Amino acid sequence: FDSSKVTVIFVLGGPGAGKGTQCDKLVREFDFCHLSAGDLLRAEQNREKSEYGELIRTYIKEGQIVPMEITIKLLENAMRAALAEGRAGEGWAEGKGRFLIDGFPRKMDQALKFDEEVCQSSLVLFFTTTEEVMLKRLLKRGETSGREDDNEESIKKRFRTYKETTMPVIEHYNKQGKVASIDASPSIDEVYEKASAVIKELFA
Ligand code: UP5
Ligand code: MG
Repeated sequence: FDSSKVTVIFVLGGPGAGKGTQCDKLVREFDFCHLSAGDLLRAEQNREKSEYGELIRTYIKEGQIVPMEITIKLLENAMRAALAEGRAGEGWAEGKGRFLIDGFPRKMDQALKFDEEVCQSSLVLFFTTTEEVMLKRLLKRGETSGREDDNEESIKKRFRTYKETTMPVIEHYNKQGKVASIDASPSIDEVYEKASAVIKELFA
């Protein structure tokens, strides 16, 4: 696809900060296609003929970042499909598209490769809160989510990867002046008020 016609917003923040929740709300108000890298990886893991199923399962359980080639390919395919099927927001018929890419990039190699080979993001929405808040949310969700990484042991590993591997990515985009930080500690609606204001401003 023509990357110059595509608008990409990266949505980052620690595990359980509320990225998915806020993206779900944003796509209801704004014309975006929401793609979660984690959801795409989980779908690939469960696809019967996938050659990566076991590998993905191990990485996710250990809170490690799956080799970037796999994730970038899944994202590119999903973007292409959304554009072809008219699920990429306003202007898709002219080959334009708007994407909220949730939980990606979370390692410097992914960030550089996506910027160079897929497209440049316009903005990074960064949801930030304490580990205490995130742990509480994830353990609660773990009661019903069925996610193999929603247990205390995996969560601790995810926090560690987030601090060591993903924070440098946020720093990298911060230096480019692309990061909008939002305190993700208050209620879902209060956080959404701030998030939607940022998006409105971007398209104003
Ligand atoms: N909740 C949300 N907001 C709330 C609020 N304001 N107040 C009270 N409760 C709130 O929310 C989590 C829970 O909190 C929910 O129950 C929600 O109702 C509640 P959610 O919106 O799901 O948070 P989110 O930030 O999306 O948390 P998630 O667990 O999805 O974050 P992760 O970043 O850990 O998970 P992801 O799916 O992105 O990645 C999983 C794994 O995939 C990674 O650990 C990694 O192994 C792998 N991965 C890669 O290898 N490469 C990638 O590029 C991406 C992922
Ligand atoms: Mg999520």
